Amino acid sequence: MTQDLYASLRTRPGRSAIATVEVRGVGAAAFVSSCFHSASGISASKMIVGRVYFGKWGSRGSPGEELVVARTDQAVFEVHCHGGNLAPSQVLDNVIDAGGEILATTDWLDRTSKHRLAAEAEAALANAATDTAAAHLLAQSRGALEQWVDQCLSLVSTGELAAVRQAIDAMLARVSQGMHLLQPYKVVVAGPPNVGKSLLINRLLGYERSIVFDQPGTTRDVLKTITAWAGWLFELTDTAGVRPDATDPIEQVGIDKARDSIDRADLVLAVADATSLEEWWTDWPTEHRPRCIELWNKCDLCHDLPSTCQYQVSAKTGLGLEELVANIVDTLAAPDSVVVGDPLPFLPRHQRHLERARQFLVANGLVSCTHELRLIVNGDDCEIST
Ligand SMILES: Nc1nc2c(ncn2[C@@H]2O[C@H](COP(=O)(O)OP(=O)(O)O)[C@@H](O)[C@H]2O)c(=O)[nH]1
Ligand SMILES: [Mg+2]
Repeated sequence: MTQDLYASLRTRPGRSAIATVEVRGVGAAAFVSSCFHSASGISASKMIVGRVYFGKWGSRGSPGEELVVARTDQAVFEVHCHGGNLAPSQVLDNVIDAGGEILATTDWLDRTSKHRLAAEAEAALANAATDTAAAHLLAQSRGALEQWVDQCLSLVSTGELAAVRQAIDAMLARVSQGMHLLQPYKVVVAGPPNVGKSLLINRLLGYERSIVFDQPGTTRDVLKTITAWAGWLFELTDTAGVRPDATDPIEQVGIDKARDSIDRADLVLAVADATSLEEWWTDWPTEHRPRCIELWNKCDLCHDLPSTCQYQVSAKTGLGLEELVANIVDTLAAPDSVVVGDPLPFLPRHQRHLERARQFLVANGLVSCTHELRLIVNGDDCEIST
């Protein structure tokens, strides 16, 4: 193998506008020089760190593909080429021809990241589905959560334990937002047959995902679709209408699945028909009552509803739906309570270490508390320091 040359595809494989291959190692500058011919004529070894260069990529006299190379560190180059498989494969093949090594994402992160938290943030960043999630995860990959851990550790070392507890409590309050950078909030639309659940979902999504029909029992399975509002992900679930007189066994299975989805929902949109005013949700035993927004649908058909019917919408005309989306976003994601740059725990293991750190702190186990805080950054390989 050529002296220390390795590369990895840093964007997801498959169709995309651009793809990025990162090339690293002592041999990286010589390798990039041999394949990349910048329009300005500058060779890779003379490129300035932080600058971007346009040119052609081709080896052994081939005319080459137009692309952009950025030098991000002395021995680190990013090759930004056309998306898809062909262009990045060409670059990776050239690395192999030059005696270099191609690493899969996990091996790449193991080798190049400062510590486990940085590797996790980078991996999560590559999977971010919205700009907001990407911005928050980028902040974590640049050290937001790591710096927060450092601050807590120094507070522990100076004995400011009340401040540590306050900081951990504040961080635990953000766990839900952090976890939902990668996972959608689960919103389940529930209610009796024919109240307009499927039409409501279609209106909220902006296209016809569910079949809408004026016969009870049309939606038999649970149908899930992921959408993004205000930069956060939501999984909308359409359910079979729950009715006690369902005799068809297939419909009954749908009803059981609906109940199951409701139990696991972060938020239920409980839909009732404004033309019949049946408050079916009053049958929900209070101990099993999920977090829910009660909606009166079909308000285009009726006027002067009692003021107790707070949430009046029409899936047909769109009345009240913009406010409904804003309410769902506020209720679940509380987007105003975090700003980009804030530390956010984004994996279950971060939450576990935070909870344990808090327990140890309360029990005055400061060594173990420190250990748990360090584990957030370093993962399980960290030694307990006394
Ligand atoms: N006028 C009116 N009709 C609606 C509204 N929402 C749904 N519908 C109608 O009610 C019927 C049942 O709708 P659907 O979405 O299939 O109900 P689901 O069984 O609860 O999923 C269909 O004929 C819809 O067109 C609404 O807001 N206004
Ligand atoms: Mg339906």
